[in-house]
Amino acid sequence: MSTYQTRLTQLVEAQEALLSRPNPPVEPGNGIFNRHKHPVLTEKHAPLFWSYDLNPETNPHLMERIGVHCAFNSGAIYLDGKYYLCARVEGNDRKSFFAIAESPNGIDNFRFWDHPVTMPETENPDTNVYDMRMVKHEDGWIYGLFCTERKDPKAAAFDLSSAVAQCGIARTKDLKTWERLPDLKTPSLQQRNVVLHPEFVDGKYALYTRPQDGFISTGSGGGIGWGLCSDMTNAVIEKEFIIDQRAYHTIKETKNGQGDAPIKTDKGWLHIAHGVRGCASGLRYVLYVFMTSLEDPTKEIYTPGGFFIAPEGEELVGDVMNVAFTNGTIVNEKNEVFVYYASSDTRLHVATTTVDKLVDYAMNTPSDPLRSAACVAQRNELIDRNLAFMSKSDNPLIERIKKLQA
Ligand code: M1P
Repeated sequence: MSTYQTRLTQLVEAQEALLSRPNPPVEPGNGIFNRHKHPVLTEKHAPLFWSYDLNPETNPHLMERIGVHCAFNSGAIYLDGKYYLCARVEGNDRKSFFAIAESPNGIDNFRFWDHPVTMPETENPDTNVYDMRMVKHEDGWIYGLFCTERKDPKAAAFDLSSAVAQCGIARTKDLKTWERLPDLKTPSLQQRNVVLHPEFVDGKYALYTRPQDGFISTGSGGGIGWGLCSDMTNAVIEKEFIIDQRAYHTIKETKNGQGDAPIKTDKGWLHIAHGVRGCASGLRYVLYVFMTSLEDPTKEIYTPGGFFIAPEGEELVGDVMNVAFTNGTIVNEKNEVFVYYASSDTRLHVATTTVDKLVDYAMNTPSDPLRSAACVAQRNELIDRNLAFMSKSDNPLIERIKKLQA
């Protein structure tokens, strides 16, 4: 058999197995959500015709011509019973682009559409685009807000790293044709992780922002911000203020950012965000939850302490280690929640839960008391309640818990 035919057989069989493999939940989990056994998207999910020249005459060794390196931070939307992701796909050349993948159940069988998204540019071309949040707004459009990155025009000639991040805006009705709108203007020098709130607030579009002084460091930017604008076709936020602060010695000490648009529940808006802290091995990105008031979406009402999802196992390893990041969440008609989170800027996973469980988690997980002694007091209160309960319980499994410590 020719090299071409041998390799083609291997590639096709591997991808057939990958794309159709079931993705069962990992039990027992922590009761808050379940991870699933496999990532939902990887670079190997990209159609073979995206990277290979499949013609044996022009590619007898069946070599990759334009490699796909990874597929990760994905926007997500649920339309007509189907689950759609808008993935950040990165080529071997480091440039990201958007590509839609769809699945019938949200946990496996994701297939990329034939072509990546053709995202129109503004008069100031993007060098790199990534991390789209797809939001169906009550105005009828599906908006894609994403980071557009360009070289810093003020950087010295030798400085090839300084960049400017801003919020790019596009809208669509079908995820196929995208209308690019002017980039968001805010009082901040740079922006990333900007997300559109799905409803009008005081007749205006409301946006979660993440003001930052520099490309990596937020500097004086204190957390997740909020601003209103009257027109998405020329989006200008004049006043921006922080609704979820960074804080010393917490999981969001260094920076944080809104994930997808918050989920509307009868107890409030439920947000899943990412928090970043520094450590000896660099930055550590985890996910956390908070809730804001239905009457005043800028007011925090529940702030469960600590992380909701932190990278573990293979999730810890990748292009940018120690990162869990989310920009896509789906709630279906059964109130099941699909949290799409990427690990280490390399691959995409799903965690499944329900709206009820997330609200229970948000309302009943104590806030971070910010000091070790206060954390011990908080844990002792739980332990004492449990010991009192266990002493009266006749559940044989509770008996076995006692024996485990005996
Ligand atoms: O590399 C980790 C993440 O870094 C950025 O997020 P943030 O702006 O909060 O630092 C983004 O580039 C994101 O895509 C990336 O996953």
